[in-house]
Amino acid sequence: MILSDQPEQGGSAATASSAHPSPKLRIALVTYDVKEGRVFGRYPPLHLCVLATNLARAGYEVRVFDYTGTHAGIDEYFREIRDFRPGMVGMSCFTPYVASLHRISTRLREAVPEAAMVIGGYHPTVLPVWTLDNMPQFDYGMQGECDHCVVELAEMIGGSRRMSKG
Ligand code: B12
Repeated sequence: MILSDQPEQGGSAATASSAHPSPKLRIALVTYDVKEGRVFGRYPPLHLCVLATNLARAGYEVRVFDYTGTHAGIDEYFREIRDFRPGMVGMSCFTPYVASLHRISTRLREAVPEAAMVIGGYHPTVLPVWTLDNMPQFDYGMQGECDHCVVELAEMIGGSRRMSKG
């Protein structure tokens, strides 16, 4: 399912059936190292921080797991995410990093099989159908800016909001 703050991009808009946040849903926003094991640079993941701020304001327990800033091995990183027991996992995708994201998110899917996996960012914005067709480990794709619709998606996954086509 493709969702967006801008329904004219081809996404769905959310309509509330009952709007109350589900604070029990824990949300992990996850970066990945494009060299899988080596730190390539330390850019604060501002996109995920924007999303985390709005989700936290809506009452969710949300944590940003930033692999680019640690020297933890991938297994330890996955264990930390699993121990958090997320009901929703969000990852971002730049086009040059599709292959790395695909490999890592496939393994992450196995580590947290019960979580709803969400992909957002530039690649799914440009190629939404390709993204979900080729990366079936993701349950939802988000297009464009998601400052607000990410909260609506969390409400839907948490069961307090029903989605309908806008
Ligand atoms: C600033 C910037 C950088 C900075 C990043 C600084 C930082 N701390 O993050 C620097 C200079 C480091 C950088 C590096 C690169 N960049 Co750059 N960068 C930008 C720029 C100018 C703005 C991005 C930004 O910060 N926007 C503000 C944040 C808040 O918004 P956002 O990232 O769009 O996130 C929103 C949505 O995308 C969405 N979203 C994003 N992720 C997710 C995840 C989920 C789960 C959900 C639900 C939603 C969601 O919701 C967010 C909030 O609304 C854009 C061009 C532009 N004008 O957009 C290029 C741009 C994003 N960069 C691009 C590229 C290619 C790169 C590099 C890969 C270049 C390279 N070859 O090394 C690297 C990648 C570095 C990395 N972190 O992996 C491309 C991406 C194109 C593509 N199709 O992937 C862009 C679009 C430029 C372009 N026109 O080509 N970049």
